[in-house]
Amino acid sequence: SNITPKSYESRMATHPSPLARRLFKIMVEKQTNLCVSLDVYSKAELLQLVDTLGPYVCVFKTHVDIVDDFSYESVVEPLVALSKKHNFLIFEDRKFADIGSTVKSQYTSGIYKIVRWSHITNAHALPGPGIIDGLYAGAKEVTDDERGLLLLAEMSSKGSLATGEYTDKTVALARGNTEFTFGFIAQNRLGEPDEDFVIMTPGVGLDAKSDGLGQQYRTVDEAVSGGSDIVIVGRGIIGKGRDPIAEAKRYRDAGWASYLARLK
Ligand code: 5FU
Repeated sequence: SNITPKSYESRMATHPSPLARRLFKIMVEKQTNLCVSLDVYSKAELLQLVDTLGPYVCVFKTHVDIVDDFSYESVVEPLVALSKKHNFLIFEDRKFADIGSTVKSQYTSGIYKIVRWSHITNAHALPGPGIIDGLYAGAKEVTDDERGLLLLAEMSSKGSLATGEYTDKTVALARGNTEFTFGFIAQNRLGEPDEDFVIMTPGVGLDAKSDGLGQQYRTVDEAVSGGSDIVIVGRGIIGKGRDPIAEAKRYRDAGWASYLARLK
């Protein structure tokens, strides 16, 4: 396969996306390629997990639309403050999937106003290039801060339709704007050897193999040795009965060890 041997440090200097350069800098400084996925219903639990696990992650991934007691002031504002305290990026896993004009509104408006606070978001390639143009226009209009987009090139779930030609065409779409579209949600390294797409990989777990609803888990080492740059872990760290700090350390250590092994 097509695995980049380059270090995060060297990619930090050369990546076409300012947001990706900022992300690599955090990864190098904190020595972590772990993203924790915070799929919780209460804002108190969300913010408490962010404050305790902050030291171990480069990114927290959110689904803010599942928080029952969400308000902008009581969730987003403290989350942004914690991102400065612990030096991590925020990734709202919104999975946009509409025409450019609509996703621009969904990105900038409503109660979530995602573009204002989420450094990273993602989109399906299904609608074609207008989805990237719409999100990019929204980012430019609202903020001077760096923003980045990941396209969903592959999914972790059983029977996913995002394979083969769909995946290849998604990679081709990303090439249209690599300053903004800095990488993929994917299970494997994608792109040519001379390209640098950041690969963020969900469906990672060291204990379970599946969740009964189509999720499929691979180990940290399977993901990173296959070209993943950042592993995304949810229930493996914050699931029922787990010790989140102990698990975060375990996944961070495993992710960094696999990354160092890949460099050799
Ligand atoms: F794009 C994807 C994908 O292909 N698989 C996923 O699991 C996104 N996800 C998200 O990662 C999903 O929405 C959850 O938020 C998270 C995985 O959580 P888990 O608890 O580690 O299974």
